[in-house]
Amino acid sequence: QEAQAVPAAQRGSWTSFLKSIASFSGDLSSLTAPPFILSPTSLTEFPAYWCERPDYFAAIADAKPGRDRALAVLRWFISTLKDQYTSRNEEMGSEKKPLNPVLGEVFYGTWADKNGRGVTELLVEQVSHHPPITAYVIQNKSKGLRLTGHNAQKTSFSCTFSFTSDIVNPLIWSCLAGSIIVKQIGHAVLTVTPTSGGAPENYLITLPRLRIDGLWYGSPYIELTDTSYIIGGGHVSTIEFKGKGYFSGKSHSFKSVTTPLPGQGGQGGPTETIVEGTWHENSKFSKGGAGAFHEVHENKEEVAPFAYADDKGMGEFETRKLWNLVAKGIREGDFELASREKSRIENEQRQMRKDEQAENRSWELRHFTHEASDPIYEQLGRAVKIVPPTEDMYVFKENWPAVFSSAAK
Ligand code: CLR
Repeated sequence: QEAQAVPAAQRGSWTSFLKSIASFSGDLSSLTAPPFILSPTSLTEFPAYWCERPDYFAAIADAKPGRDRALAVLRWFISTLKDQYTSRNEEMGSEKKPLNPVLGEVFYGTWADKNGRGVTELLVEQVSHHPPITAYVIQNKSKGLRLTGHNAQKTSFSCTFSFTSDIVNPLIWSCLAGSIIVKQIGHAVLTVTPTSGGAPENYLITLPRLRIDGLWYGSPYIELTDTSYIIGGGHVSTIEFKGKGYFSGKSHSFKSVTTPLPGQGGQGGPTETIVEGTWHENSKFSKGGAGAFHEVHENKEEVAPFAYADDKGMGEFETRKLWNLVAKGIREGDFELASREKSRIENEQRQMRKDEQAENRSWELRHFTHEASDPIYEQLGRAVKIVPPTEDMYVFKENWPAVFSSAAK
């Protein structure tokens, strides 16, 4: 039962790390993890996962309003999950602990115009450090598409396995083979504005729960659980996530049911559309349609970040500039460099907070304003009696920096 993926020299610190998460719940980002599990990427880069299939995103605008569009939104949503939740395993061998963004950290990037689908642009800002909260906007102006949202996480530890071989602290030891449960806090709203004029349409998207397994062996990976909703365009899609052995015996399974909202969008079509499959591979219709529904194709397109070296006025808070040496240290196995640089960044942050306090001012967000409740969430969420009934939101100030070509205009 050795943790094979853990380098021999780091086994002790991996076990202590597991003990600390087993006896802890809340904000995992604050825990110190052994070097082998560190990722050189900050969480501010994660919102880019929403659009690594820009063709599926653009297709939403081309779909007919009503059921067709609700299914196009669902298809795009499902097609983002592989990148969101399995790409670190593919690229780095397992899930890793991302860099914990500092307050005010930004990430700007773009997906080029291809096949006439228009430019898609991404703007991310870390709007809170403690707890970590990331806000973002993704926009394809020529298609009239905009996704805005924010996310935070609440983590807890679940004991799935029990053995009491350790006499000193059986409770803690018996939990080491457990899973981390990550409840995602926050939501996203997709707005489709018809380019021909007409009222914009909103889709509320809620986020699944994560279970991080494989901890004991030092090779964590994510399984999705629970339910996500997509509500809008007169329809509700209820997406249920299950692991191995529920729907199909396969991991990463899901089943989605799309129904028209009472009094809206009925239009003589099928009343219920059911789609089943695996979100990282493909799915097909099992009701209300026939054949393939989605397929995760090979040509994923990573966002092209605006290079900080080009001096585009992003300053010290551009994520890759800020974390440059920490990331270098992690990539090259120079953990002394990584931890020295990380401490430097953290100390600078602490000093900034102290100075603010001393001068009786607070940090001002660059691109967002915080609102206590989100009327779109409340209104659309009512259709599924959403819990909680309201959530806060970050409203984009519409201040696209000059580097953005189309969105700013
Ligand atoms: C962030 C929002 C993205 C989807 C996403 C994917 C992976 C999640 C990440 C979110 C939040 C932070 C996360 C990460 C996986 C592991 C990491 C939960 C939800 C935690 C903090 C690190 C755990 C440490 C072990 C891997 C050792 O849209």
